[in-house]
Amino acid sequence: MTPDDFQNGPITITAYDWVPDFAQGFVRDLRLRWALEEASFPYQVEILAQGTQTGPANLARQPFGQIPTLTVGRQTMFESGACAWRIAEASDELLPRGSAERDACFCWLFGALDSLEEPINTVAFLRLFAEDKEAAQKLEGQALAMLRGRLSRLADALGERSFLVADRFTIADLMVTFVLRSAAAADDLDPFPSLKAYVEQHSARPAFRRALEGQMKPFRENATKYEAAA
Ligand SMILES: N[C@@H](CCC(=O)N[C@@H](CS)C(=O)NCC(=O)O)C(=O)O
Repeated sequence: MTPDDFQNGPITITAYDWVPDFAQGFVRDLRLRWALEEASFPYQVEILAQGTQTGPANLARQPFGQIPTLTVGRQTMFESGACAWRIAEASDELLPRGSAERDACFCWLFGALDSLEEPINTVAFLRLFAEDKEAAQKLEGQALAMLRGRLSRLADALGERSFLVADRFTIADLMVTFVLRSAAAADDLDPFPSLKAYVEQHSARPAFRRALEGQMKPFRENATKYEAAA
């Protein structure tokens, strides 16, 4: 998938027609929508009905039976981080030209998905999904301490700045902001005012607001159908 392919299109991503309330606004197609909106690449969205993600058509393009995928021309990619990186490479809006700065963005993209998202998801899992609530409660403090350690290091690295790389918005800020939004929604950023401000600032970007509305629209339209079936 080359930058030229993005100019030629068509570009299609996959997303869901509905998800439960707690996931609305956080489903990972939003990462691709946001990157594509920032880059001003026109794109289409193939909406999957809940339950069809593990059918053969989606498994052929996403081996774990998930969304999102990104199709540009005839090629399809999966994993939102990999897809977002390809979008970023195709647009000056998301990546600086200098190779050291591009490498720094690459590091932060992995940092977001590995060093930050992993402890954020662990805490969320213990709070929301663990079946043994007593065991989960015992582990939550330890998991939260680890998360706070990571957030503290991030706050140090960001300092007073609004951007992680090159004094401008890049794919690094997009991905770090995205993963921090879940921590912000759970009030876990409260001890880190600079990170809270960072998330608020970047989530106010017009491209993000458009992307969010794009994700939420089908959820509103299909709510009655899924709520009636519950
Ligand atoms: N690492 C994958 C995770 C994708 C993922 O977790 N997708 C969720 C929606 S945000 C999904 O489709 N979940 C349904 C499932 O796992 O059955 C990525 O970043 O693309």
